Amino acid sequence: MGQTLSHKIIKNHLLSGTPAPGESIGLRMDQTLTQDATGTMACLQWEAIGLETVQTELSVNYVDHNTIQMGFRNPDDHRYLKSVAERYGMIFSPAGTGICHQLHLENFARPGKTLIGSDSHTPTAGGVGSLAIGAGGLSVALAMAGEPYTLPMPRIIGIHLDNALTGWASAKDVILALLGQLSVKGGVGAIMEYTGPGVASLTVPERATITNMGAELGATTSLFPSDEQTRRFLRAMHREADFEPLQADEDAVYDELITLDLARIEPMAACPHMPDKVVPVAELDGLAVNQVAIGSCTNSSYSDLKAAALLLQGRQRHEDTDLLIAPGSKQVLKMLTREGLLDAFLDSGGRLLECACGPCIGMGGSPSSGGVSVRTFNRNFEGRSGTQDGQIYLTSPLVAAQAALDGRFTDPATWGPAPTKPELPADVPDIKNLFLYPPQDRSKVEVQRGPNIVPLPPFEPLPETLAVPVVLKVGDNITTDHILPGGPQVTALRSNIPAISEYIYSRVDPEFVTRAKDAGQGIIVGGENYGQGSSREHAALAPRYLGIRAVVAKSFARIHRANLVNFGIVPLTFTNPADYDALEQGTRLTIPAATLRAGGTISLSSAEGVSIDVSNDLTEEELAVIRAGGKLNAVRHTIED
Ligand code: MIC
Ligand code: SF4
Repeated sequence: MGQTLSHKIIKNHLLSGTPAPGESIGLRMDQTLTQDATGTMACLQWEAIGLETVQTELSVNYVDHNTIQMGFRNPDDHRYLKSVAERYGMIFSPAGTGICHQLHLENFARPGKTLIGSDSHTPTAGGVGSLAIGAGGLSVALAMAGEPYTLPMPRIIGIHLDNALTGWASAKDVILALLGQLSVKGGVGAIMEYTGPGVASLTVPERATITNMGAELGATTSLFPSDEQTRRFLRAMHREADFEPLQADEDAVYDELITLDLARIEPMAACPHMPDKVVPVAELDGLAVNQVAIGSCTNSSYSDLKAAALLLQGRQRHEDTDLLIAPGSKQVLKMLTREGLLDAFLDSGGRLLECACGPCIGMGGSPSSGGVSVRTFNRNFEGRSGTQDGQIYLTSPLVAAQAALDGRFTDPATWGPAPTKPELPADVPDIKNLFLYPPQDRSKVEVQRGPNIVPLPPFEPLPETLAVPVVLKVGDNITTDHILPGGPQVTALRSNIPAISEYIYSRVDPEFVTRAKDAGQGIIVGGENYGQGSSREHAALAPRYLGIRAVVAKSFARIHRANLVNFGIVPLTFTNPADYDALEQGTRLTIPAATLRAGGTISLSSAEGVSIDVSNDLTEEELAVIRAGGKLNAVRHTIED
C-alpha cells in the first residue's frame, strides 16, 4: 500500500508508538521556532530544564509580536531572549527583521524536516514540505532539550487539487473556501496533505498561505510535496542545497479525500468574527470599508505585496479608507524597494509599518469604533484587533487592495481583466546581518533579566479529591483571545505570570479573577472547541496560577488541551453533552481525582444531587504529568531520579 508524504516524514522521525490514527506517537524534532510573545516563557522553561546547549539541528528565537518598545518591559524581554539565544546556542532574530513564519520559510525551513514552534501558525513551513507543528512554549522547550514531541497520530486528509486558479482568485481564496466548507473544527486531529495535479501550479508562497491558515481549520499541520516549485523557491533564497524532492506514493491511501477544483475558486472573504464565516466577495458588494491592512504571516510575501502594489500603482486609495502595509520580512521590503514598488504603496496614500505582526495581534493599527477593516490576515476574532466592536474581514491581498481603491467592497465581476501573478525574481538580494548567531565560546554569556522577567511559579501535585466550585461557564468556540486578550498592555506581561493572570477572561467577565482568587481553587465549564486559536500557553498557565484545576468542556482544541495538561489542569469532556446544561456557575463539585484512569470515565457530584459523567482522552503519560502538577514537575522528577 502506498504511503502519504505525512507518513513518510513521520516514520523518519518516529521515536515511539505506532502511526495508527489516534495512537500516541513520539517524534524527533529537527528544528524549533519561538517568538517573543511565547518565547520568554519557553526560554524560562528551557532554563528550568537546566541544559547547557540546545539539542536540535536548529533553533531560532524570533522577536516579531510585541515590537512596540513603550517603557522597559518589551525591551527587557527582547534583551532576555537575545541573551538566552547567545548563551544556549540559538539563532536570534531581532525586532524589525520580520515575522517568524515568513522568515523561517525564507531562511530555514527544509523539506522533510520536522519543526515545532511556539506559535499556532508554525505549519506555514509546510509550504516547502516540512512537517511543522504549533505547540505551547513548554513543548518547544522540551524539544530543544531533545525530548520527543508526543501527539495522537493524526488522520491524514488528502486535499486533491485539480486545475489551476483563474482570474482574481488567489491562494488565500483556496483556504477560505476550505474553511467555509469544513469549519474551524474541520481539521481537528488531522494533517491536511495537498496532492493532485493542481499542486504544481502553486508557488511556495502560495502554498505557505494555505498551510498557514490550516491552523484555522484546527489541523495538526498542513503539508505540500517538495517539487520543482520548491527547488525554484529555495534557489531564489540561495538555498538550493536544502532542496530534496519529496512526495506521496502514487497509490497513497488517505483516511479521507477531499477534491477541490482550483478553476472554480472565486474571491472570498471571512466575515466577522470567525475565519470560517466565509462568503464570496460579490455578496459584500457596497459595504463601506474604513481600513485595509496588508501583511501578517499569511500574506506578506514578496508576491503578495507585489500583487497589491501593482494594483495600487498610479492610483490613489479612497480618502475614507486607511491603508496599512506590513511586509513580512526585510527581504520582502528590500525587494519591493529595489523594484520601485514601495513608491506604489506610498504614492497611493498607504502607510508603511514595521516588518512585524503589528495589527494582526492588536499592536497598533486598530480600526476606529465599529469600523470595517479588510485584512489579509488569518484571524478575525472579536476584539483581537484592539477595537472591541471592530468588524474584521479576511481576504486576499488583491481583494484588500481593490477595497482600498474603491472605499468599499465591490463585485469582482466589475474589476476587469485580472493581473498576472508575480513570480519571485531569480536573484533575491542576499541580506546581511539579518540574524545574530551564537558565539564560539558561550560559557561567559550572562543571561540578562530585567524586572519583567519573573521566575515561574511552582505548582503542587493533583490531590486525591478536589472539592471545587464552577467559577466560570462559557459557550462554544471560546478562543485563547477570549481567555487572554492580546494588545500591547497585556502582551508585555508574557514573562510575568502573576501580573498577566489579572487579565484572564477580563473581556468576557471582569469579575472572573476576583471570583477565582476568592474561591482559591475552581473549575471552568466550556462548550465545543474550547481554547481554539493561538498557542499561547499563558491561557492555561495563568488560569492554573489562579487555582483552576480542571476544565469540563464538550470538546477541546488540540494545542490548548496539550497546554492544560502541561500545567496540570485536567481536561474533561461531558460523556453526555446535554449535561452541559446541568452545571451552573457556583455549583460545587467533588472530583474523585484519585480514581482518574487514562481514557476512563468518572462522576462529578454536587451536594445538591447533581451527578454527571465526564470522560478523558488522556494517555498514561499525560495523566502522570497532571498528577505531578504539570510537565515541569514531571520532567524534574525524571532528571532527579
Ligand atoms: C496569534 O496569532 O494569536 C499569535 C499571537 O501569533 C499566537 C501566539 C501567541 O499568542 O503568542 C499563536 O497563534 O500561537
Ligand atoms: Fe503574528 Fe498574526 Fe501570524 Fe500570529 S497570526 S504569528 S500574530 S502575524
